[in-house]
Amino acid sequence: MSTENFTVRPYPEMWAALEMDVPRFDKARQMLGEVYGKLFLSQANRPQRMTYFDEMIAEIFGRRVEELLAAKKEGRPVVGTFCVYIPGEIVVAAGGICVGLCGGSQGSVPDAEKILPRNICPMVKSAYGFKAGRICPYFQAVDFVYGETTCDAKKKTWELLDRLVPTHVMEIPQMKRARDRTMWLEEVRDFKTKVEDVCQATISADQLAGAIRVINDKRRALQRLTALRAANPAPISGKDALLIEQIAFYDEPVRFVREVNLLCDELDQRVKNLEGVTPDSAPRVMVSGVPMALPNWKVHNLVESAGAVVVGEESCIDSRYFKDLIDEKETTMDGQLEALTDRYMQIDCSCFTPNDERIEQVLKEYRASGARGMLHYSLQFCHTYNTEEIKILEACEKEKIPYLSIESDYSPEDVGQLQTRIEAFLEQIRG
Ligand code: BJ8
Repeated sequence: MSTENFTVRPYPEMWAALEMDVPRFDKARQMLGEVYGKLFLSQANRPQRMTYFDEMIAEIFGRRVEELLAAKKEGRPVVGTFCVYIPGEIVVAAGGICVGLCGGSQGSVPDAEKILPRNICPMVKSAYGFKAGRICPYFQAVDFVYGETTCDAKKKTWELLDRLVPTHVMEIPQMKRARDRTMWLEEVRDFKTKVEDVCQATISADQLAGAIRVINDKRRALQRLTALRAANPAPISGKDALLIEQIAFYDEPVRFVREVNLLCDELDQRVKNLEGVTPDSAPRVMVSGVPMALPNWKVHNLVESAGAVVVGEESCIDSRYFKDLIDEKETTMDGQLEALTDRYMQIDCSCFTPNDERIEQVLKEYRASGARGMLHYSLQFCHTYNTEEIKILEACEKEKIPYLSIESDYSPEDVGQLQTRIEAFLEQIRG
């Protein structure tokens, strides 16, 4: 596939059957193909194994949606998610599918702003707008969506979203005391009941053990990919690594793990041959902060277009999603649910207070990645990340880490200004 002839393939009959706004969605499909071709296929010296992930984008509104519909037909649950707190293993144990529905596109924001306030997080607006405008086949295909009580924008939006699609909300504790864990365990149990209600079946301990292994394998594959990015020169661009992390939220997990490991085999070889996507003198940047939902490639594109390489992301698209594994030793349902609870309680989202383990984690990942500068990325109106950033900045100042703070939304309006600031930051890293 070349930059010019890349397309995201159309499936108008299927979209019509899903009651989508087909003419409007088809325009978005074409635009996505054009942007993808320009940003991704134009990169020099890409690993060959990226062809699988290119194909996943070409079929993002087609073949994968067909797989979801086939699962539904067989009575297997299909669940849309907005947060990495979802214990997805329970859905997989029931033979079902989880798909991330966080919005990363400006295109659906105006649909949301007809209802929601303008001054809330663009990720929430984008996601809500996809459903309100009927311009996302995944939203149209799910049995229900899973929401959570992390930030105010999300939890209040779920009340409105529930009018459009059944929305099951889990209460996420705000602290990590013993009683908070007890409450979260109850929420995990309720979620299992909800999934069992949808598929009219009881999940067995064996099924859950299998699902824990499958999702742990996904985490292990993504950990392997992250470790390879620490090599200098970097064997893969940050843009491609981010893309793979985004695809992790909607691909079939066993197939995805196989493809990521095949890619990592190729990257292993590249590292041995000192073959990189940039020269070893290229500035290396780590990005920390809020998740970047598909197709939010704004920051990575600006950094890498300026000749640098992103070598790690500390966010829910990246390490927060896969850094912790679930204990696989438990064999009883109760033991497995406890193990799930313990693993999910380790996620260091800024919605928790206090959340100092995140500051430690950011520094740990920074050192492991071989980065030479830290870029903190917040979305506009995300108060928890914007405020927690003060501690990240202090920690970086203490360690004399070059630092750039970016707060942005999905519109292209600030691109010129961000470009200037990023170029100045890279000059500082170059010294
Ligand atoms: S565990 S980071 S996926 S909540 S950026 S919507 S917090 S206003 S995304 Fe998140 Fe779960 Fe936390 Fe991760 Fe609100 Fe902030 Fe928007 Fe956010």
